[in-house]
Amino acid sequence: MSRAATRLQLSREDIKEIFREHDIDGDGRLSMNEMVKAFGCFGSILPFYKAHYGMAHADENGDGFIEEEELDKLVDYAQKFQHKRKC
Ligand SMILES: [Ca+2]
Ligand SMILES: [Ca+2]
Repeated sequence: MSRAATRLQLSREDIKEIFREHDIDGDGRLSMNEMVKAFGCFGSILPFYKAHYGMAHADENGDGFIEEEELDKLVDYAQKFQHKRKC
């Protein structure tokens, strides 16, 4: 049975987990490029656009990265969309 068929909507923890997995360089924070890939993984139609607005919404200290403390705000933003895991 495929995962996509069994889960219609991802929980907050699922979303967080996907963002964590997309910390590709392992520096403990998400760059714009990593966010674009994460939104792509959610099956977003416009991952670059979503990543751009997600960054604007969640990057409280304005350093251009989403740190662990900012991840909750990014999840708040990502939850507005209906997601299915595509990767
Ligand atoms: Ca990173
Ligand atoms: Ca930041």
